[in-house]
Amino acid sequence: MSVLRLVLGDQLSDDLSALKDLNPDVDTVLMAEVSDEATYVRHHKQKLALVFAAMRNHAERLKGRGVNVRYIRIDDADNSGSITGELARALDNGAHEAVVMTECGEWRLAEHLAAFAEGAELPVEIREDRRFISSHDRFRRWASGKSQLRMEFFYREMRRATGILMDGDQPEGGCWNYDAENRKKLAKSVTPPDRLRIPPNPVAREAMADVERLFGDHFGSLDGFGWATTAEEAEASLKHFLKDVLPSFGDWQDAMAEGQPWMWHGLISTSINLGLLDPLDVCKRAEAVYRAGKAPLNAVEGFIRQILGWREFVRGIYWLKVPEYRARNFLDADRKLPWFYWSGETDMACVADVVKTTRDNAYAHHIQRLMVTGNLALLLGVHPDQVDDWYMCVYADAYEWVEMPNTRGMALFADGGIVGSKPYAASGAYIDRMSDYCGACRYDVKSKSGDAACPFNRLYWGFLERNRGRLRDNVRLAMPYRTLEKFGEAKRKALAAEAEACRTLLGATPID
Ligand code: FAD
Ligand code: DLZ
Ligand code: SF4
Repeated sequence: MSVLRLVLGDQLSDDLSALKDLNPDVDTVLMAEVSDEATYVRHHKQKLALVFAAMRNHAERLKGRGVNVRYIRIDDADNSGSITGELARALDNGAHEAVVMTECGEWRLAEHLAAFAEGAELPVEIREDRRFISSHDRFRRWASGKSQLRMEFFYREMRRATGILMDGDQPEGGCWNYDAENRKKLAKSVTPPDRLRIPPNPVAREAMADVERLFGDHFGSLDGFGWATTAEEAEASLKHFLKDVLPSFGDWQDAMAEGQPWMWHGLISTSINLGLLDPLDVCKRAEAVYRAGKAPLNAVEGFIRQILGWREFVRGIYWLKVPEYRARNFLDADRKLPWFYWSGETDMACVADVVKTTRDNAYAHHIQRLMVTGNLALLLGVHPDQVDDWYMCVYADAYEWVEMPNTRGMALFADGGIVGSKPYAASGAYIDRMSDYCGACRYDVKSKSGDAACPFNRLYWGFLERNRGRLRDNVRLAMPYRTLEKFGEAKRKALAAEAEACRTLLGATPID
């Protein structure tokens, strides 16, 4: 029986479930670059080049193994523009008797594929994506009956289930989480290590040229492209990280520094999300570095928790709550995203630096995403749709299943507390503590009101006041709300007016 096997752009793994029983003599693998996927959000140019290059390289890899690949390029004359259109075209000649695919990562496309399967005249099998450490089933079982879903407890279950960083049935070193050791501000005498960036291979260079030609008006620059587009390049990147960078990952995990985009981060989310690296393998190899005495426990535990804990947790939440999750707006945020999120033209030194690295590298590290651009959007009350759209557009690792719980949940608290127990709202003092941004900023991080004051300070209390009815009973916000109460009504009104003036000044005006 001849089977048509669909491989999507982020399904570039050798052990993909759709390819499990592939018969190279009769089966065909379909891979298609399509405008629907390239434009459902206006992805950063580096993301488009990354996905196309990685798809093209993977198709060659499969062909090299004797697999028959039907590869449709974005500019092929008869390209229908959609994955389902390409499935229909591939089936047109009646040569195949069944279709097999691996479930798709995003609800949007999964719905189209489910409709295609429903209407198809031949059997269509949609298999589970086994490239995650937890199955949907395991997550649902864990979540079932719980009034609150907390990453920390899910993470412990995953540690027990995989045996990673376990000492019998106890956590290695006696604690599950060493975060308290991972909040150091970068000392002036410490410089982040030189990082291995991958020079674009010929296939990547061609994809970059195609993207510039066809999507030249999308956000971002291609100049700094340095992402792995093959499994071998991803492996080189990972090896470099594990050896030269991981030992200090923990110490500076939350630190930020002007002009230092990479710090001690892994730079591997693009590769894991595409399927070029396997998340469980990455965790095991990080553990092996610790077991060999080459990295401390706080670094290795912190790194593993991001993958075994956060990555699996947000994926679980997404599929548990979608599609309803996509419309959540617990704080009734209703403002426009300020234009400087795109242009970078702002006097806020922290925001300008994060937008610059985002534009130049399609990357910003977690604390920059959460505590600078995310925190500002939260304090300004920007509508979650506009913030989600921005995060989907600007990062090379963006896929809705991971982007949305992080943005709508963790950064904006728009889910009302599913991903996190409280909003990560913070004044300028947090950014000042964790970075060197404030020294060179035109705003004064010590000042709380007036045009010269740090906007994060001007917005912070007004945010709490605006959301008093929704957040006052959150036990984790008891302290700031007690302080707010003590201020008295006149001061609260003044703080609300201060924040409102700042929202207008920064361009976070009501959506028309
Ligand atoms: P490291 O800091 O080295 O972490 C190692 C790995 O852990 C990452 O590669 C990633 O696979 C995983 N990881 C770390 N934090 C998270 C997290 N919170 N959720 C899921 N996985 C995590 N990550 C994406 O992959 N795609 C996104 O679209 C995305 N959008 C985000 C939006 C916001 C508002 C925030 C706050 C975070 C977002 N993240 C997203 C999570 C995180 O910021 C990135 O995974 C990380 O910055 C990638 O860089 P790295 O590989 O250097 O990560
Ligand atoms: C992200 C992306 C892009 C930009 N382009 C394509 C494409 O042309 N063809 C394809 O098969 N996949 C692409 N992808 C990845 C899909 O958007 C991704 O598979 C779904 O969003 C599910 O995560
Ligand atoms: Fe950012 Fe405020 Fe510091 Fe300026 S003063 S860098 S706006 S936190």
